[in-house]
Amino acid sequence: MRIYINGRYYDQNEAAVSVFDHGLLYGDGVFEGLRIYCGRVFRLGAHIERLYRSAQAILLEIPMTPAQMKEAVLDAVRENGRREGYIRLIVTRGKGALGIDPASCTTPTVIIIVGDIELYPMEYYEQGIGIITASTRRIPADCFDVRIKSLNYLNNVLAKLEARQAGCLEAVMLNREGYVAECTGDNLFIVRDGTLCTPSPTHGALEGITMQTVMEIAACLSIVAQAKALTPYDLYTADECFMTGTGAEIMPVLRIDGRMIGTGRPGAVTSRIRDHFREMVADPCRFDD
Ligand code: PXG
Repeated sequence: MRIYINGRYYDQNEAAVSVFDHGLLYGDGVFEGLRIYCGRVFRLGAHIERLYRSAQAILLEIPMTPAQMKEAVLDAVRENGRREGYIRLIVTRGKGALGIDPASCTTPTVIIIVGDIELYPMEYYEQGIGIITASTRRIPADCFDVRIKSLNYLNNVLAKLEARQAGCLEAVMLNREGYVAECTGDNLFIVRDGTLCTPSPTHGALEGITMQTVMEIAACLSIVAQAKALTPYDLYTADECFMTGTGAEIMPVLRIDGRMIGTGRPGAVTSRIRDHFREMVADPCRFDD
């Protein structure tokens, strides 16, 4: 595995950043997770745009243009000779003094890791997964805007630990008002009477690229889709429920807090969307990069 750090490649064992990097000291930085399918990067343009918006929001000036960043990502994929895989793109505030003030950080650290993604086993896509509602609430947008994909994931990590302790792989996070926001690393959708509903950033959801892809697929399949405030009751009584994310793709959710969702089998709408998504990623002409 060859890892890109600030324009140079390092072997896996040699790739390292300073202990004075503010990405490590304060979680001061932003990141993206992307997928390679059939030798092409899925929705590269959308990921790069989100990265630059996150950086802009935290006043982090990335020392290369979005076009150069795109090229760097593609180059890292070529360097690693990957046709399938996962890319972690990280930009930190860089090396600085021991103090929160980013003023001492002169050069951001840009890291590109091209590796494997730990996919959920196939049987989960057929049987669906069970999730719980975490007691850890999503950080309110007036404290920290959820659209910033920052290196501060402890809020989500705490909810993920709750999921693990309950024997689940994911957890639903509610916002301060008690509405559903999203899962710890995935967006959440329900289907009710044939209509797709998902919480918006106003409710605490990240603007997921897979979520946006699902919205496009829904339009293509003439399925009505809307951003909507959802409560746990809406989840428990939904006809279908699924999660979306770069890693998970489209994962049916069949149990929430012990309640069976719908028939207890992946639903028709979920399956149609998942099939369409799988066709899309098998055909690089439709990648929109
Ligand atoms: N919500 C949150 C909080 C996320 O971090 C998503 C939704 C889904 O977004 P995309 O754009 O991927 O459809 C994410 C995705 C990983 C990993 O290792 C992925 C995420 C975060 C942390 C780890 O796959 N993000």
